[in-house]
Amino acid sequence: MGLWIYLNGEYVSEEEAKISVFDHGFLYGDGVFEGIRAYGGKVFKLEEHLKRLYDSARAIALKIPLSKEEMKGKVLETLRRNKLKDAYIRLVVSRGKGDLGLDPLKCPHPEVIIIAHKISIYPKELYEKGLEVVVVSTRRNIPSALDPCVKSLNYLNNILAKIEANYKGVPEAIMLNKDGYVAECTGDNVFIVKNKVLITPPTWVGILKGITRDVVIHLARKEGISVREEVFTPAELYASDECFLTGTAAEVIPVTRVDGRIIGEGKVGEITKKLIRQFRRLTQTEGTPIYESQGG
Ligand code: PXG
Repeated sequence: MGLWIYLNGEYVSEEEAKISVFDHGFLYGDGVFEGIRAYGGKVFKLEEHLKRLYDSARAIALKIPLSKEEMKGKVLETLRRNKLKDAYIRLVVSRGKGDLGLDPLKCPHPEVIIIAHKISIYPKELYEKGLEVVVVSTRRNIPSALDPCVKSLNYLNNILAKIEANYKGVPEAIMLNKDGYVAECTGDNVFIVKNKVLITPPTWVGILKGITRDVVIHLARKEGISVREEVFTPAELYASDECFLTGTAAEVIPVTRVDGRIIGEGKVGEITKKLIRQFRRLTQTEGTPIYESQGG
């Protein structure tokens, strides 16, 4: 049995879920998206993801043809139609069909697509051993050109960085901003620990304000760990005691090697371990229920 996809007000089969070759999301990357997770029948941080989607849309002057409340209903219904409890949800709003020119005024009907699918995650051993990453030469988009806080369909900047990581044979790339400060990864935010202080780049550096990032900052403060949003350089990253990445797909994942330098002792640090534990606990307990009664 295939998937049921929400496409502009209807639930259609995977085979029927088609968009026009004149869609500006396809032609120009003109649109916005979200990636959301459901754990054990509950959607994690749904309101926060919807808020970011609508903020991203506003930033690019894209009017989403559904209210946030309606969108929430459609996300939950898509999960129910696919009988999913643990899932990855991809919400896409594109500018819609226009002509071959750039002009968004020629696109009167934005397209809304919701795909709910089984999740594919990093292998379990990487959470125990940690990832190897590299700092790549592709710089993160400058905010004055295309602000990384907008989760737009234009991900070529990140894909170019991912190509560099692939070429080096590692699963993730650390991107710097134009001034050489650590910004973020291709689909994750970055944290380091130095002298028991948790440090992550501030949003003005030019990063996506990750929802997992916000959750981790909150969890750390609750644990009594001091957290600072501060810039740091690759050299400071190499000399850190611990390093991890955060994202909806990866959750909290340790990094133990950067550009061949061993981080800390080369094993997953204590603060990282604690935050992985606390984050997992939260995903199991909090969230918007998909099914009214969780019994059946
Ligand atoms: N930075 C960027 C550039 C992202 O795209 C994050 C950080 C983490 O944000 P959240 O809110 O998820 O904590 C993202 C998230 C995927 C995938 O399937 C993930 C993202 C984008 C595209 C694909 O792994 N992004």
